[in-house]
Amino acid sequence: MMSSSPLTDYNLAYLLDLYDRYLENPAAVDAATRAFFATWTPPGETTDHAADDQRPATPPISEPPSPTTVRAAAPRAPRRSVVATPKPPRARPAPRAEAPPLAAPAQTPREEEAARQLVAFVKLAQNIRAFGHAAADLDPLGAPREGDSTLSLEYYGLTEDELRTLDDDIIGGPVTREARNAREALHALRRVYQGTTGHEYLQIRVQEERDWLRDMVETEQFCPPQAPIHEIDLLHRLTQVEAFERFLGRTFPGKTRFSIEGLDVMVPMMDELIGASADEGTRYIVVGMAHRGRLNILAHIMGKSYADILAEFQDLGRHPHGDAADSADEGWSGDVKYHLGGVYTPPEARRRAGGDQVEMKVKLVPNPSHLEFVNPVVEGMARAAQTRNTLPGTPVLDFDAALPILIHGDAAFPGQGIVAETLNMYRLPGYTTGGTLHLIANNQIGFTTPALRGRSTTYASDLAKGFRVPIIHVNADDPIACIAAARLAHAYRIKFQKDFVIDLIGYRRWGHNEGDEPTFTQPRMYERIAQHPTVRALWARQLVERGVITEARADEMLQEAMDNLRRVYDSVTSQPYESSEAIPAPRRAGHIETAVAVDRLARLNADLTRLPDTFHLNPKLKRVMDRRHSAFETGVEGGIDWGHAEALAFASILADATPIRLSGQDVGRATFSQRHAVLHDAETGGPYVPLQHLREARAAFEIHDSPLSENGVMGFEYGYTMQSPDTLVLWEAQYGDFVNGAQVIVDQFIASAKVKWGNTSGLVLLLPHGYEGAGPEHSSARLERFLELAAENNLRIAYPTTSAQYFHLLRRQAALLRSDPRPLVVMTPKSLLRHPLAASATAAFSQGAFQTVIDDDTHDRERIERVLLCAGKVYVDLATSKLRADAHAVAIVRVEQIYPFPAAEIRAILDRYPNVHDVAWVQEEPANMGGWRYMAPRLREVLDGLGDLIQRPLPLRYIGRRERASPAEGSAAWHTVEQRRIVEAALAPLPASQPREVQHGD
Ligand SMILES: Cc1ncc(C[n+]2csc(CCOP(=O)(O)OP(=O)(O)O)c2C)c(N)n1
Ligand SMILES: [Mg+2]
Repeated sequence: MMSSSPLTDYNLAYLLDLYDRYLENPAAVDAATRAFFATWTPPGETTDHAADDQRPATPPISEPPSPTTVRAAAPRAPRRSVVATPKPPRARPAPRAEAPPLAAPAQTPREEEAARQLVAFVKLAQNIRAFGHAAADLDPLGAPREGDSTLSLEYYGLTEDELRTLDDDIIGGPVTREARNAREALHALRRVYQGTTGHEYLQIRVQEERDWLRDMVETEQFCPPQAPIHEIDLLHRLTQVEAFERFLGRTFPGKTRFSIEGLDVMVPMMDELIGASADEGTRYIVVGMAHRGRLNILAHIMGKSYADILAEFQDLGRHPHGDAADSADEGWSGDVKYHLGGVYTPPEARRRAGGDQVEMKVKLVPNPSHLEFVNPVVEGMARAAQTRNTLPGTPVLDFDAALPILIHGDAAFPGQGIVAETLNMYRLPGYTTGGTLHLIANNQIGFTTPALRGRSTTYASDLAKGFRVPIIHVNADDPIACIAAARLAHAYRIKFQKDFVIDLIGYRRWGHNEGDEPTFTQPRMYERIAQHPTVRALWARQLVERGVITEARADEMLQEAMDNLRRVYDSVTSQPYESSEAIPAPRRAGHIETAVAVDRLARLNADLTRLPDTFHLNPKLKRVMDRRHSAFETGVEGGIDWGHAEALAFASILADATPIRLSGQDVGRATFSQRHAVLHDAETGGPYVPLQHLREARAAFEIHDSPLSENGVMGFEYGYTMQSPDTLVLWEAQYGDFVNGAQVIVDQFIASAKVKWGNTSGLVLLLPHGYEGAGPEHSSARLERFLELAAENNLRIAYPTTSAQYFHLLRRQAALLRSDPRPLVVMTPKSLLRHPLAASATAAFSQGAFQTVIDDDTHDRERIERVLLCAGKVYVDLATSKLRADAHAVAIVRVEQIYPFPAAEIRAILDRYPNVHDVAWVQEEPANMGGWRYMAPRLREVLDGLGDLIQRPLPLRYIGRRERASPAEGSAAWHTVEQRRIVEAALAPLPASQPREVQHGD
């Protein structure tokens, strides 16, 4: 019997406990159990997989460091008393001398039958705990339940009468405390696990968590009467929610509002989460959600006034920032109303926080239509709110400071990969936020696609199971069960600092939007929905039936809410309306000082290369450190290389009191082994981060090797910058080629969030770029894509050629974080990281600033007839070519900042060459990529406006690869040929005839 369907660890553990008791004293268990154990052979000691799951918040010493001090996951008292009594640790006592031998005398048939029933009951109970959700009443529309045959008595050949005679103790858990026999325990189990809530928590590998969840669930700890709910208040709330949608529906028929109806209970659930957070002293809640129900949440959770919303429906809001078509920078093109966010300070939060007077804020993050992409942004924001990084060393984390809440769609959650990328970060030291509460707004449809065609899993939430996140499925027509689910989720997050998923199952009352006809594709479903009463009506009916309220009063409540909306609407339409939302006024940067005094650089440099006496440096790194060590005293041969310049930039930025966070794949060492910001003790593997031990630092430094994700991690870092604008946050791609994995984050947030939502960000993207024969996917960071997105001063895009330029660029970005924050996109080198031409002398760090354009250093300007304009690595190819020495008439000018386009600087440089008659843009990328298409019209404009000395018209030539579908050749040999051709074309003797304009593809 046992072997055909083995017990899970969970019930086995209980059985073993009981077995121990039996071994100690057979009389301690009842006769049937005694008979059962007499013939039972316990399996080997069970493995508790807790170790697998109890990963430290900070990694073990051999792992990369966690520069953050993660608060220990100290168990906290739940908000209400917990019934669970911890079981003593399982230790197998030696059988006493008087204990019966294991091979007991043969059983009577009656004893055998009793033992069979007992085991069957254990299995049944176990299956109800594990699969009860399959038979639970989860669908408001009453679709047939999937069920599970192992949940029925018949499957085990059991009857209710037999259960009456069985002791229930053997199944353990709180249900047995109230029950007098197995039958009562079974009924209690069915009520809890097969009611309007379905529980999935056995995927969790930490027994303490499973036990806690079992105890919370089975004691119904978060349900009335133990945890009361104000029933009339709840009706009020549901009435507001419904009236809002009804009013909008009637007043603006067919206008898109993405009604919440069918999932109305989300609003009281959010109330509950905010209230519970206030009780815990959480100071900040960051919410991410899509379109569905967003207006309702804005109105009722975010405190956005009905007046504002109604005015938006009439497009009455005045443009907050002048003319939308104004082409001046800092424009404001705005967004549709169901993408907008807001910040709200709930008044009751302050009251609830009592003596502490914690001011709580709830922020709804604006998001694009791209479903789920706001998730990592919310996580990054929450992480930033939980981080204190104003003191040197490692930042300090406080998970209680902020709570992330993500509301998902049932089609989007399993369908969009960004969900998995975000979940994957939830327990990583550099990215955890101490638990996110997920709510799947499950209306059982995605646009016109039902679950059957939208996912391969049973539940919308199944993905989370693999991450061992507990899941509750709950029927959205049972508001009490929904509120209890929200309470349990919050309590679990507080206690275990991990994620929790609520799969809220409701329906969508209208089409995908209100102008959409759902019966075209779901005629049967919508027939049912049309007949189905609203949750407010159902709840009102319950209260009327129980005599809590009269039907007349319930109807009156609805009428009052509608009348209120009508009054507001009339006042909005009769008065000119000014939106209460404002976007920040533009701020301009002044002159930025980025040079650092030599003595200061020397001190910082000394600290960067100073290691603890006990630290065993990898012998191969010793040379690197030695080289860096004496750079400012004795000078360094070949100059300061890229990695060293970056370390100096970081050190000096920290000394200026700006915290730094750097994340990306393998950034501790860096892809090309140039950074070594994290050193590992050669004997212990233990990490040491010199930037966290600078004597002059006045802010914290953190660096995290990220998971293998672009979209997720870049979104996270973008969110971090939104929340912590004073921190210099950098994301580095493994190779720049992989940045297009995060194209949605780049397009929808980095490039456009400011003009859509007024969000600013100083995020830095470090993108290794350059043609080195490594093939189509290790060459290009798609400079052209960023240039295509560049407008209204939304970005800074640079392709610096020297380490000092990189140093000044980073320092300038840090200095502008407050006054003029914009994302900075940097094409960074690969083979040039250690190239002498890319290394700068020490003086270049203590003098000067970032140069947007670098002129040729020729002294004989009169001689120059051709000017080559280029950016980045191709400059080094040109400058180091054998042909360069003889190309006396050629000047090479580097455009180091590509956007904003430094027109004046380029013009000034060209003006210095009076005899130029040939200008070319040189690039190694194909003509349809790189800078060419962006540069061509801009350079032509510059050439047209040149001073009188220069012969006109000055044509502009293109020298580079022809148009290509793929960024680079797959063959290194072919690459070499192409590079040579480009350099030769650029440095070739001037053609005798007048130069012609070369078209794309030449
Ligand atoms: C990334 C992305 N792909 C496609 C769409 C188009 N789209 C908008 S809503 C929707 C259905 C979403 O279904 P679900 O996640 O269940 O949310 P619901 O609308 O049902 O609340 C789709 C496909 C989108 N907005 N984003
Ligand atoms: Mg849906």
